[in-house]
Amino acid sequence: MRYDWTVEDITKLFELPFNDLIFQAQQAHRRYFDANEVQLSTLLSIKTGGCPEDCKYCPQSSRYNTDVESELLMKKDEVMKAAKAAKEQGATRFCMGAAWREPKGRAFDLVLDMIREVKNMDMEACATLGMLNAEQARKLKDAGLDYYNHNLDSDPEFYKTIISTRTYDERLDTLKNVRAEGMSVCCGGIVGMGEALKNRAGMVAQLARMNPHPESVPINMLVKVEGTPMADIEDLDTFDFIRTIAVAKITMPSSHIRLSAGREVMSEEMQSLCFLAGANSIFYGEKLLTTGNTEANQDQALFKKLGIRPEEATTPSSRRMANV
Ligand code: SAM
Ligand code: DTB
Ligand code: SF4
Repeated sequence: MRYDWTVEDITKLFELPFNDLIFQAQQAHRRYFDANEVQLSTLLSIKTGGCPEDCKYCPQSSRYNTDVESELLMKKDEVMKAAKAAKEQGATRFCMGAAWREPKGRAFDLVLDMIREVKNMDMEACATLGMLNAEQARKLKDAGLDYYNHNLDSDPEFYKTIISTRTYDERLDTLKNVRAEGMSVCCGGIVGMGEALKNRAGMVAQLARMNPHPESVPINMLVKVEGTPMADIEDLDTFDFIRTIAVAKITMPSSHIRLSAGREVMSEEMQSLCFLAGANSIFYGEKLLTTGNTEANQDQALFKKLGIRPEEATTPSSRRMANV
């Protein structure tokens, strides 16, 4: 496995003729995965809105005037109901998100309890709760958490223009703490925020230089939400999005690349090109955190047309070991 990718190497990949790029990505993909399987993760916002951070893309920041209201942490029963429904729909992983800068106090203990219960249901558990110190990471691991999601969002340079309340290095520290406890890392970013090609290449370089690579790499297309500073940003060309998926796959071939936020406005043909470019995971279910997602029955219909099967739960480290 290669971990020494430079921004220049990655920029060259982005600049390949489209057909060459997709072919290379699909070849890389087939070295590690069944090309006709896609992993299904369902999201639930267990603590919505009122976040003190200023991420310019996010409808949950208390600094922007969006339709999202600040809510309390959900009750465990409700969370379990949602997890059960997700399992019945065919999801193998349940991801709980909280609009926090970092977990604190009793609320954190309640989330640990939710994680234990999701594990009792025999599902993979993922959480995204903001920054973690070493002790918090250990508690999550002890509760049975499989994946922790914490995104880099962009490259270090563009990052400075979108978030002022948390540094890039603080994000890397959180990821280090997750890794040190032996949990799987889910880490990706957002494209379509007005960044340049060099920033997208820089973001993929940051991810692909991690050793080991994040097991799960969500590539989000910005969901433009009214009231956020990014509400009126110009659309990213769809081929630039598909190229980002392909380049992530070529540089991190044993990772699941997730076609994440933004699917609701993508055509079936565009999503199919993303699968061809090596995306093999999606957020599944009618809601992301606060915004809409493609309906599960629409996804099932597309899978049928493409002959795609939902992936069974696997252990990522065994995949990496088997194919070094
Ligand atoms: N508050 C925690 C944090 O930021 O670390 C966890 C939840 S936060 C909503 C998780 C991720 O969702 C962000 O890092 C960002 O990548 C993604 N996200 C948030 N708003 C988005 C939007 N409008 N479009 C696309 N992705 C978004
Ligand atoms: C990730 O990379 N994308 C998800 C998840 N991790 C937590 C969140 C997408 C949020 C989209 C905007 C919303 O629904 O609030
Ligand atoms: Fe808060 Fe997370 Fe949204 Fe940033 S992305 S404002 S930290 S909920």
